[in-house]
Amino acid sequence: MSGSISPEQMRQYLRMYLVIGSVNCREKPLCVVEEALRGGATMIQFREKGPGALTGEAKLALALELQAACRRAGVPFIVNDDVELAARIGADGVHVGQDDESAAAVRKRIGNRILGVSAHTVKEARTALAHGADYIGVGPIYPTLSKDDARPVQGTRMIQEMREQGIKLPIVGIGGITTSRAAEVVRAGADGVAVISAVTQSDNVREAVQSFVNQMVQ
Ligand code: 3NM
Repeated sequence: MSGSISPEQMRQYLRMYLVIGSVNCREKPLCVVEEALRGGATMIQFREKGPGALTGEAKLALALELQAACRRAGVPFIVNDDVELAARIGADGVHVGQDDESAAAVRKRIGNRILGVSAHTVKEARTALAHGADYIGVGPIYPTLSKDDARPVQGTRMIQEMREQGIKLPIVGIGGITTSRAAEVVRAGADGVAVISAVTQSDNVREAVQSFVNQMVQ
């Protein structure tokens, strides 16, 4: 039911997963993405959401620009929520939340491309698997300022519980993850970390990403 990507490959892509939109950036998003790729980011998610987010042609243009940078680096480019946009530009995948279009419907629309689903409980994780998810995002692990409608903070407990309950899907932790907290998230059972502000708000994006990557080496 899942796409054609192997779980092993998926786990590698999840190691340092940068989530980014124009509202998260202190400088040009393209510069931030290019620096993050130089630092070793393993996957990029375009999440153009929140007050002041681009729409229409401007959103499309930015998506194309960031996608081109990812292609040059050989790193998958995932679109958050907007399946239409993902299909139009031929993105490598889509990430959907529980409140977005149903994962099963998205899987049908995107064929073998990567499908990520946010899951907050063991039940949601099992449903995501049944609907063809290639990975799940679990969060918020720590308090976050980057998502207005974030659920209550869960710590690393939910990731641990999912693993204890036999969830084998690749998992990425998200929400308030900093370099000093990344190792704890992986110890709990995550394959990697998804990060916005600890990278986009950093004075040195490349070094911030490198430092996450170094945390992932075990
Ligand atoms: N999703 P930061 S938390 C996009 O809990 C997103 O599903 C979350 O940003 C979830 O690294 C979050 O700045 C924001 O905390 C992550």
